[in-house]
Amino acid sequence: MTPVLLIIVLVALAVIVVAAAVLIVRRRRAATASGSGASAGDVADRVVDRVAERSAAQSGVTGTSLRDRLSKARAALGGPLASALERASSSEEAWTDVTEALIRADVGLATSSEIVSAARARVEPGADGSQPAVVALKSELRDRLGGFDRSLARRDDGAGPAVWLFVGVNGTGKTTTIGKLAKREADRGARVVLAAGDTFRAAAADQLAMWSERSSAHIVRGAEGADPASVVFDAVESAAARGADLVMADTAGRFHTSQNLMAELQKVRRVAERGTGVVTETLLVLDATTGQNGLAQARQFTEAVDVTGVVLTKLDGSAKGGIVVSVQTELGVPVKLVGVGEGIADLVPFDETEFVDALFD
Ligand SMILES: Nc1nc2c(ncn2[C@@H]2O[C@H](COP(=O)(O)OP(=O)(O)O)[C@@H](O)[C@H]2O)c(=O)[nH]1
Ligand SMILES: [Mg+2]
Repeated sequence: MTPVLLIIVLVALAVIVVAAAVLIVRRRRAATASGSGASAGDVADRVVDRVAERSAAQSGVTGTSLRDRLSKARAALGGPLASALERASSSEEAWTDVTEALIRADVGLATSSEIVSAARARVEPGADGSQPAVVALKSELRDRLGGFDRSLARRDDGAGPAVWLFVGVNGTGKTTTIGKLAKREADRGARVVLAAGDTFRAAAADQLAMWSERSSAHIVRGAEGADPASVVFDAVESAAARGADLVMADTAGRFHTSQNLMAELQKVRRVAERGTGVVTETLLVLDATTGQNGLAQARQFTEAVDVTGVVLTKLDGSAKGGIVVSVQTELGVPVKLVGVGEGIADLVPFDETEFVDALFD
């Protein structure tokens, strides 16, 4: 090859390499440009999501409507009820299916039969279609659930703090409920003191301490294994000293025997009232997913301590919404609050109309 030819070949190669490089760089730039467009879109989406999340969190209860969280109970109870009634409102078989759906949703055998006979009696003879039967069943459920005072009692004498005692077996959601409620009451202007009366494990007090930070409530705790009654007593004293109006007392859900547990709770209650405190609420926390078993446990508590209301937790994860009916019918105690999730805003006041509508609509 002559030197001239070699130079020509080298120059040609160099031109090809430079052209290829320019092409690659251009392609990359174009790709980056369109890529940054997409990621700008992603960022915008994320911002919108976050704003929506934040406004839902700020609106609290609005973001956690009972209906939103009862999808499981609606699918298991409301669905079968409505479809049974749709088939033939007046047929014996349809009403048997309704009874069955109620029992399956933990309403209890006797109560389910009573509800169905009462609902049937509400349907005008000769009424057409499923609508009158659905209306009758909804009204019957609403009436049965209604008629209770669901407010949480405070004191109006100003002579010392009101004490709300939380009782219930382990894992039902006592500590979580106290955390949510402390936030709600603090937001409404109450001065709240938390009593870490579950001294069984140090972790229980740590868990309550975490919630106290989130609600800016003062917490009083004792050492692991300390006397729960004395922790609650100290919390009442501390509340009185700082002019707080409300003490929420956590308790352990287990003891060596259930007899011991009940005796312990009775003692906590007595000691809570030894100073200026008055126990105005004893709230039994019940896990809705435990169904009829939970109800048997609940009876022990209602017999031992004067339970003024039930907090039914984990209704978001339960297909057995019927437990609400059993609790009130069989224990004679109103469901005052419902837990519908693990977040701080996931506690809603119970309302029978909203509940029945949420099951069906
Ligand atoms: N899905 C759901 N989980 C809950 C609810 N309430 C409590 N939990 C969870 O249940 C578990 C036990 O709660 P905890 O408050 O420690 O129960 P405690 O032993 O009675 O104090 C925790 O994992 C909570 O986050 C609720 O309403 N819904
Ligand atoms: Mg606890």
